[in-house]
Amino acid sequence: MTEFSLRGDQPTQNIFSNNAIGPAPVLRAKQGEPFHVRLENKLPEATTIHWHGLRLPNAMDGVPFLTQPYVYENETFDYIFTPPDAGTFWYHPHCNTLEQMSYGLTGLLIVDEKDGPDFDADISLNLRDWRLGSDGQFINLYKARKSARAGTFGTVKTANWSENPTYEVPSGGLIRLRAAVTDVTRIFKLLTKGAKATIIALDGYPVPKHFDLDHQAVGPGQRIDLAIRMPDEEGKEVQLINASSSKSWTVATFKTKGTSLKRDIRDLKPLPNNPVPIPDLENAEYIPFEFTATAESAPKNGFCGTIGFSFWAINRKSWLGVSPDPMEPLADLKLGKSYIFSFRNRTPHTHPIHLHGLSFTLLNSNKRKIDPFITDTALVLPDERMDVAFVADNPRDWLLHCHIIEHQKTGMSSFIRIS
Ligand SMILES: [Cu+2]
Repeated sequence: MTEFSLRGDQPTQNIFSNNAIGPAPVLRAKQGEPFHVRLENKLPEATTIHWHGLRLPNAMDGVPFLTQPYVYENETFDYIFTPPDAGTFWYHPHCNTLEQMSYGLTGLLIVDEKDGPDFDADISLNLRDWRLGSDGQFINLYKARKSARAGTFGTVKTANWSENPTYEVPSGGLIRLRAAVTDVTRIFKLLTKGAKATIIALDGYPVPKHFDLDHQAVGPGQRIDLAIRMPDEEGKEVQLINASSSKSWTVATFKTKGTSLKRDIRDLKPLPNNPVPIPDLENAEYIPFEFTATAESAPKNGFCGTIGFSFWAINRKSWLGVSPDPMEPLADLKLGKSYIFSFRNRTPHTHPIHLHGLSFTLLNSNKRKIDPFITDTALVLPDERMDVAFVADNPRDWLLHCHIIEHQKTGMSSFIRIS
């Protein structure tokens, strides 16, 4: 536990961090090379680390009971895996998730390409809110009536634990900007002012074709990689803006420094594709998942931070969280076989639906035109149906849940089994 000034000079007490002091570190791994992190739990409660978006062995996935035991106070756990894919990923606990993430436990993991494009700066942004009162101290993390809707929003909006931080970057340079929405609730709509930004990757995966950033929705759990050609003159500012609510605000500012590097964005070579297996759509099995509201009362049993309400369900089942005695998997998959999951949102809210341990190709939507791309988190709009396909090549149990954590914790969570 630590303290840090998130709003003004008043340090916020009882922040959780993956660092002894200050924000969680940006971890860096190399594609195809072993990566090792030791979790030393100095918190007064049990925790784990889930590596969001990584295709890794099940025992490293960080879901208590389902993939590993709790890591209790003063215990350690070694996470060792070799990331097959490069890109922008992130990490967070998967127990008592609403509290532990809200108190600070969210950080970025960057897996560097073996042979990536040449940028003059590489900046990562951890985008998240904090629920703080005017005295800078934590207030109630959620309101139940909001959990039953879009979720409870934070009061202080930060990038890398600062309100609108400024970064100096080379004039006329090409910068890579990576943003991860690690917030428990907020869906961003991002744009830039002062220079054009090109989307080069979504959720860690290179997009099939670069396109301009223009109100791109990035929900909890999702990531975006941008290439920006900075202005030539020194002292010019480029702003990353969020326009998801009626009042837009600046997320972060980039200011040019030095004489122009005179880079040309057309010289940027594309990111190499990740080696995700291609599903056999002809022979894939089709499985629908319906996301609905429900109105059952739920006991607050304390396991993994259940919050005592049941507002949501997947295929009419409401699962409040992992426990030593989990329910049956929502689907049994055969190892090596191809599947199409049809995500059907029967609610008036948007849900970022995340699957652990596997990446899927977003094939189509009944509401918008989609150029198929690979992701691990599908942002499913109200009344939208999205079909996603993948090869079930990673054995054991994997969570499938909404990444608006109040939705996850009040029923919109489940798991699938691959064997
Ligand atoms: Cu949701």
